[in-house]
Amino acid sequence: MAQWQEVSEKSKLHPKPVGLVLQYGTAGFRTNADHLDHVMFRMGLLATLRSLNTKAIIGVMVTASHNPEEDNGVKLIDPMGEMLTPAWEVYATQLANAEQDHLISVLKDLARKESIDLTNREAEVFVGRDTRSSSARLSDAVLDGVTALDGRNKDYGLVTTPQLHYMVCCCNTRGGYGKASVEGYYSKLSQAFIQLTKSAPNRTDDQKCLLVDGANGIGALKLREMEPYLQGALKVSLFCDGTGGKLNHQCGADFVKVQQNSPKGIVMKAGERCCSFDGDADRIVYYYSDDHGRFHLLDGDKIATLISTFLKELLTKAGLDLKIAVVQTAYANGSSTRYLEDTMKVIVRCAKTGVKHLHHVAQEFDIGVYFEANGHGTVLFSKAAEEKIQQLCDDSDGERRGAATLLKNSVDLINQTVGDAISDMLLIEAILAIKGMTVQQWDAIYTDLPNRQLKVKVSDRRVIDTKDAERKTVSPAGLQEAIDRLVERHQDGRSFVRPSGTEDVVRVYSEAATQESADALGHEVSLAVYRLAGGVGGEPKP
Ligand code: G16
Repeated sequence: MAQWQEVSEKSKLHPKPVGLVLQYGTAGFRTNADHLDHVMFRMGLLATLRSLNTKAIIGVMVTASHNPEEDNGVKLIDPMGEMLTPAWEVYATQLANAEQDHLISVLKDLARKESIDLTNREAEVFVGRDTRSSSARLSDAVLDGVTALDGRNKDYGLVTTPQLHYMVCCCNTRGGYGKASVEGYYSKLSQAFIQLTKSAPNRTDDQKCLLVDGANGIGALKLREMEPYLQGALKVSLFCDGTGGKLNHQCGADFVKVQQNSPKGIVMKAGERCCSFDGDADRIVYYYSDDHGRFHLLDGDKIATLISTFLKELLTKAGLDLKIAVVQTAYANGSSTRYLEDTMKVIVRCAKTGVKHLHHVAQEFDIGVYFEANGHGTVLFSKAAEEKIQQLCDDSDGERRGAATLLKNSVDLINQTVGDAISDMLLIEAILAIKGMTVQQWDAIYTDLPNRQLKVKVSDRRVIDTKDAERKTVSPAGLQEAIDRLVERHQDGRSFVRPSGTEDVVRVYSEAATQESADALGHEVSLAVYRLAGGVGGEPKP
């Protein structure tokens, strides 16, 4: 076929370094940008085949999200705006790692297995990218892959990851989810936010103010673009807006969560609400500094608690019997899980790290609130739940109608395709306004157990295998027993380890009754990982 000839010729312009092997990680491929040109070209090919396979538009986002500026990566978006289905992750890995001479046979094999009609010319792929210096040339490589297989493309250029997810969903639902443009996104979310905050008419200017750390990335750019649409309903002071600092360097959601400290250089007044986005604006964490200058973090667990409390209260007022659940990962603070289960009496589920896993579990409920502790998450409403809410808006009156309308506006504000820092931020701001709550009152809902997150370098992180939603290790031999022994020595101790799917490290999480104890446990477990899982670069220091 002439097509294969074209692919073969073009692939020579995007050669694979011989012997380089990459794994499809937590959110796609991610490594140093210099090693990714061939992967991008091939993901353009893959997305085109996936588009033919699903008869729908597929998205390809060039970003390495929270990773440093010199890395890059790719996230693939399925028809409804969700992440690429796991079955195709296997094809993606095979394609990315095929040596040059085998590329065509791997593609043919994939097309045969999935019964893809290659004479069809209806494939369409949406492409977007973050602000990294390598992203423009890498997104050109994706576009090359799409055209090599005669696919159509639409290049959205600089967009946040959740914006591209939104575009894909809008087009595949023929506008049912909204208008597939950045203006459509800004209008939809802003209108919903303005409607919601009308229920809190007495907000002072101070209460409308929010300090936002844009991680020196795409989120800053897009939030600035969106501001006029908000018509003063939120007053954003943007810092780390990309004009001075480096992407994700000493700022951004990952830095703030892991360091449990504010971004470098930010000046916060006591009690002032602040939040940080990550490098592609799909995560958010909140924080503030108290009267004694002490830093307080409100992470994904606190966000999930705030949102689920709000929704549950509205369901009660509206008299709607819908099943609501919160989905977390092993990183969820023990206090949050206890609060949700024992005080709020909501169903709590634990999934493996990676929003694709949480998303899937959340879909089992009428309303599924899912958040990773790192601030990555959203809320999913089943079709039936949305219909019941709409019906109540139309047919009821008084308090029930009021509650149903707030629920309806929340549905419109939430980006249900994936975690979205901008949409989450607006929802949190609206909830705080409606409930008349300060950030301190939100923080006081429950007290986090002190915790620590560490990284350990090993020669091959794949030696670590886990089970039970990553809460236990099954290999290497002896590691889980060592962790169990260490945990026993600390009051309220809990710890687990897992290989990162975005960085070349093993992650260690620990929590305990005091910060000293959580730190000590984290260090002890790091040493066990280093000794039993092939640590490199010197033993971890306390
Ligand atoms: C990605 C995933 C998240 C995950 C994070 C860290 O986030 O989308 O679900 O929590 O990586 O994953 P790991 O611990 O495997 O490195 P992002 O914001 O970097 O795309």
